[in-house]
Amino acid sequence: MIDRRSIMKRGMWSAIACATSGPMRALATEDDMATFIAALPKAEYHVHLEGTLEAEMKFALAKRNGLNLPFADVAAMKASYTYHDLPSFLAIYYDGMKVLLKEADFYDLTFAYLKKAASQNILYAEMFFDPQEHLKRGVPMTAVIGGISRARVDAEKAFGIRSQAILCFVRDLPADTAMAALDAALPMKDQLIGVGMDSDEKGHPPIKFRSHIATARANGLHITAHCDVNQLHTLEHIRQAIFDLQVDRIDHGGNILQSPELVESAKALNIPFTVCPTFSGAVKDAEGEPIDVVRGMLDAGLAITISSDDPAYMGSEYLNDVLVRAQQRSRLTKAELVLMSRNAFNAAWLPREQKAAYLAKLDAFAKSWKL
Ligand code: ES4
Ligand code: ZN
Repeated sequence: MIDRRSIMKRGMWSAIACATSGPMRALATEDDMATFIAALPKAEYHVHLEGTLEAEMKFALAKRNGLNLPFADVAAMKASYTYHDLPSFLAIYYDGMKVLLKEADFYDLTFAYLKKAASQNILYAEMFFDPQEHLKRGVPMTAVIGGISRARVDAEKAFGIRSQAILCFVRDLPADTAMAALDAALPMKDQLIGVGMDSDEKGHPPIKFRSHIATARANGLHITAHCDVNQLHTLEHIRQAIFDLQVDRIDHGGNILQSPELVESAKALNIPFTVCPTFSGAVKDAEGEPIDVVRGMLDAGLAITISSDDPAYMGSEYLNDVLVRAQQRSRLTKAELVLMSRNAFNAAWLPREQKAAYLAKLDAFAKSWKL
């Protein structure tokens, strides 16, 4: 006999799928997977707040701040989001964030992301922001961190989503501006959970920030570092991040698959990787053949989690959409999706008992799907 409650939980299509074949079956299975992904308790650790600045909000903030934008409308702005590599992406991303000037702008940006994230069953998020870019425009650090923090508090009250903030060093700006940003932020360090480094890494290896990292660590902050895929000297950058900076986490890092030694080190040290398949789909193996990063890292036994990176610039695909696509491209099973959520909650920069509460929710979810 069919259990009605379990059909409703899994979506009607999954029950029908068992009795059908061909295209209908494929459709049913996809629908079941989307239902599963939407309901999966999730955490997100690789999302740049400025990369969640949707075109609609950009126009609204420009109007509020008396700025003119060189686009006729939202469609024209979105049509300009064409890039072919990291630098061409970053040029669009940095230009877009110029509308962020006031505490209220950072509040609105953060609140909108957290609202969206909560609607996708993200229970907990750790979000990047790039203060050097804002300080350059004369925005005080108190406005940046103050707006983000106020939104975090309000979003938790309104939607139950918990979040923390990670200050990123913009690695292609001078090292002293990164130190100035850290110095300006440290009086508000209780509103931060960690520091990271992002932006263009060509010629800007992790050890450029050795003293910044030491200061951050001495102030109780966690450490992460972008190692974007297919960058110059990427394996050396991953090595520096792991051994010289002793990071707690790596953002992207897919090229590690080209170094069995680094893979073994990352596994031995249990370093989590925040993989963003939208931006870092494939790396090349020793023969020059493409390897799917998500599939390759999972199969190598690395602790990967999946994130959305800069959704406003990546087709407005937030985490559920990213996971649906990744599931199809990397042939992810439901058990693997649960595993990546488990990796995520395990990697949370939270006290042990709070992590355990999230993991218990995930376990209950997995059990309800008989996993
Ligand atoms: C970024 Cl995808 C990516 N890589 C490096 N830095 C970034 N900042 C925003 N998105
Ligand atoms: Zn990133």
